[in-house]
Amino acid sequence: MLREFKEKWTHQLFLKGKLINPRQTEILEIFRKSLANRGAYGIIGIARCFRVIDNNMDKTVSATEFSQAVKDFKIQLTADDVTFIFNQFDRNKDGRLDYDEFLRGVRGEMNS
Ligand SMILES: [Ca+2]
Ligand SMILES: [Ca+2]
Repeated sequence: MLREFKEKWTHQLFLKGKLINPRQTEILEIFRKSLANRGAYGIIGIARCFRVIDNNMDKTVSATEFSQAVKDFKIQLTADDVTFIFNQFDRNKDGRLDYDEFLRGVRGEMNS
């Protein structure tokens, strides 16, 4: 239990951007720019994009839906990159992105 907690804590620190390296910043930039190029800017554009990615319309984006979207949008990122972004956006660590998490992630409000 204690070890689990410690691992989770380390993970959180990582996700809070404390251990972010330039490559990871670059990954996020590529993702944001690609989405913006597809019209996902501003609240309305991002909301529309979220609905497109949410394939089964359960109001959350799963890891599978997320990686599928990256493929569909032809974003040049590896599977590891996609996992990194997904984890970065998933603030409450429930393995899904709700709209709020997605919005904050895409708009770059990661460290607030
Ligand atoms: Ca979904
Ligand atoms: Ca979540």
